[in-house]
Amino acid sequence: MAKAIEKWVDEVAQLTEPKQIYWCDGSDEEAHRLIEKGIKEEKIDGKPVFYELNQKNWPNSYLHRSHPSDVARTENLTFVCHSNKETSGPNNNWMAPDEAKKLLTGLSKGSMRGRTMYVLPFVMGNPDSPFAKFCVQVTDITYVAVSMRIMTRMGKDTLERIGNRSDFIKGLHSIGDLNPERRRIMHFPEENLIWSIGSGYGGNALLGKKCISLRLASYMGYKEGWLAEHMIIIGVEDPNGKVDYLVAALPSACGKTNLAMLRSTLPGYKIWTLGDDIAWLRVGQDGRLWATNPENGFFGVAPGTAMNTNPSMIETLKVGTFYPTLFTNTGVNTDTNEPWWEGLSEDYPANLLDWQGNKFAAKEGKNAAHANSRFTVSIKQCPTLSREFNNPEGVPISGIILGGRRSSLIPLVYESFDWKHGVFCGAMMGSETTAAATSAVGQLRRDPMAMLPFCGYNMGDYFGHWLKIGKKLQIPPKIFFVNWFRKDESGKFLWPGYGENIRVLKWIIERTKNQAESTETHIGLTPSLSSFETEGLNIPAENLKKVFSVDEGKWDKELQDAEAFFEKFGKHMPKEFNREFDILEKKLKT
Ligand code: OXD
Ligand code: MN
Repeated sequence: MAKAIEKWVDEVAQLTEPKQIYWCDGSDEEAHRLIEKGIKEEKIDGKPVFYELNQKNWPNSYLHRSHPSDVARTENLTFVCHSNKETSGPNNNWMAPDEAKKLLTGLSKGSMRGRTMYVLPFVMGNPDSPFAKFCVQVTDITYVAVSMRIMTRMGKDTLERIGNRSDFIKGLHSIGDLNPERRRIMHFPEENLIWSIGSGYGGNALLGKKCISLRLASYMGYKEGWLAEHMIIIGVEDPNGKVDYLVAALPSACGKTNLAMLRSTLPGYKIWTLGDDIAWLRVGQDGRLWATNPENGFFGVAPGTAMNTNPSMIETLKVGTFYPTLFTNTGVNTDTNEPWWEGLSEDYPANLLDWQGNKFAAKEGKNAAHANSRFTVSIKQCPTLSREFNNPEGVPISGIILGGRRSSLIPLVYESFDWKHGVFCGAMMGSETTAAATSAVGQLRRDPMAMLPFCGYNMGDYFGHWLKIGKKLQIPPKIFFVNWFRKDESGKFLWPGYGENIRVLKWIIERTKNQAESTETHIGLTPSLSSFETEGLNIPAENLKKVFSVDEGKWDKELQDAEAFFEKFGKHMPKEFNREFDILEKKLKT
């Protein structure tokens, strides 16, 4: 009798009508064969899927140019289809599952005609961990097949582990005709199914990432008592060799990858990397919070990544020992055939192609690399990879950092008074939008815990779930807020960021051990200047004062905005928030 996985693949093939079906074994030899095919045979819009880059300076690296209409996540075309609309909540687009499937069936009919369907068995998390999720994605483009091999643990073993089981997570992906009008990314949490058609972009097409490890997993966590979060995981080693672990949530394209690989400017401090995008968090038997990263690679933003901002990432990108490294929508220096993006070097190379392969002439307001151009690279190549990365239990977390991109109002760092207050402030969090999604850039929106585009159920219930987790924690991590992006009146950043962020992390770690002083403000606890490491910090004292300031008189609009956002969730909002809101409002009024 055919296995459940074979039956499903067969069903998908009947609908999408591929020329052939190819089961991937996840081997290196196979990845190179697929890349070769993407260079020589396979075309998108008449253009090759891959181009070989300079193999000497960037070993094992290849360039992919996407369709110009397919460069970022499309939140307006992303749906979470619970049978009950309220379960999806106002934070998600919704369609009744039957209606959604009817629409997708129409869009997918014959969508793989003339193409190969690749079957990708993979696992999110360490396969030996009880928390691992076994998955199968099909796709009709080599770019996605190779990217999935980099980003997940993929291969034959997974197929063996799935065996006759039918409870694997299913991902149906086809690039279709790349027409945005026929593009949909739809989630069916009740069936553990993702159906994505019409886009090859990472967040829309590498289904292990946002679709499975955040949207589906967050709902699983809600039902089972754990959290799937848009967070990095890092170990911070102090000069005595003691490592403390932190998780940090920041919205897309707000420097999570740089923070995950920070090179400290403070002597004796070192960051160990465990993840740059997603954390699964559970309450351990010891009453602490434990974190694991379900992914196996980085899908990071290229512009701004350079030796002076993230040297460890540049090293990671140049290892290339056995995993291919993919660049998507960067420019190309045609003299050397190397990838190039804004920030990689101070000057533009003399002969440069832009992200669409056209000759680039430097012009005000025009970039050679797309603002959301990316690299896809194995985490195993990271020189700062933590020894604990593969630990099936994860690492115990001392502090949770939540942050946003705010040019004003929000101080560089503050600590919440307790778990409940931290969850409330996290729910209020706002951030200015970035090029990681197709909507307008630079607009302030509420983005609670940096999860607005990724929470697979009603966010009111999500806040309640965080509060419940807090009640189960005997030793809850402290919750902190950061903002690296505050500007002065002339629009200049007040804080240098990057390696200097270690100063903020040092204060945070010391606070988790009650070893640093703080100053109480209406919104939380900020560093006392005497407790914040400023030795060797080269910024005007006035900037430091401004970047820590709380501006208590200017919070009116923030509160109104948060209130209007909370109202959308009606009775799903936790009652405990009313009290937190009243306390804060009263404090700010006095
Ligand atoms: C990402 C994102 O790609 O958040 O990680 O958009
Ligand atoms: Mn992300």
